[in-house]
Amino acid sequence: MRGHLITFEGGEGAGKSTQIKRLKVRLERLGHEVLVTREPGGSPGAEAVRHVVLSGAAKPFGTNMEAVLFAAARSDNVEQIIKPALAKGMTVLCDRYIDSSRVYQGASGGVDMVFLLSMEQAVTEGARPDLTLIFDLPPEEGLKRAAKVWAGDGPDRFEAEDIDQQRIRRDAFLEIAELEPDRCVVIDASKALDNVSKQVDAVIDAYLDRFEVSAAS
Ligand code: T5A
Repeated sequence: MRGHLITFEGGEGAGKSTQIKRLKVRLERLGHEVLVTREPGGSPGAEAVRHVVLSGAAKPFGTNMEAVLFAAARSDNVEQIIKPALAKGMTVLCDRYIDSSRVYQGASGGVDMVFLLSMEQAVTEGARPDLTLIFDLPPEEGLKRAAKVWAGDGPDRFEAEDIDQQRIRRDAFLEIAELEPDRCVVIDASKALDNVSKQVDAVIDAYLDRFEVSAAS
């Protein structure tokens, strides 16, 4: 028995966390056991690494170092949280996962893609995403939204980067969606909250229907 691993990706302030909360409630009403996790973070070890990467403390050591730290955090989250939940048949909703490393460290950070993909393979064995929702919106709008939740802390290490970097990331997420259409679906995150929820629900329902048909055959 293996549950579902559904990942949520996109630029800053795209509305992923908000939609994950809504989806969890809906899936539980439908009888799913749901676990929500996030990256970097999720497990106690990975949460410790989260502080190091998002504060910018690792930035002076270069993007390769940051990529390894994200992979280390992922490895702990996968082993401690994601794999045990999948083994129990749970539906895991993960706020950012492998595509964030491909985009932030690879496409915009310049880390060698072969290096990144080999780390990805090593740490996610048995926990590849079944479905990925890519939240797409203009980065200017995403940063405006993200700024609402910064409170007194200001932007983190990645939110503080210039708009050109954020545009590169948007394009890179869309390219992943194009290259992996069986796994990825693009959500128009620029719409109002309820409209985005409707898009998310439609994608999840279609995925679960497909899964039930293939499980029955
Ligand atoms: N990172 C991460 C890497 O570089 N490599 C990696 O491998 C990984 C895993 C994580 C950072 O780390 C980087 C990427 C990130 O920069 P984080 O704090 O976890 O940092 O950052 P985000 O995931 O970007 O979290 P955000 O909170 O910025 O974005 P969300 O979750 O997409 O947005 P959300 O839901 O919190 O919404 C933001 C605001 O917008 C409003 C909400 O109410 C909220 O105020 N909102 C809307 N407003 C209008 N219309 C809508 N449709 C709205 N939806 C939400």
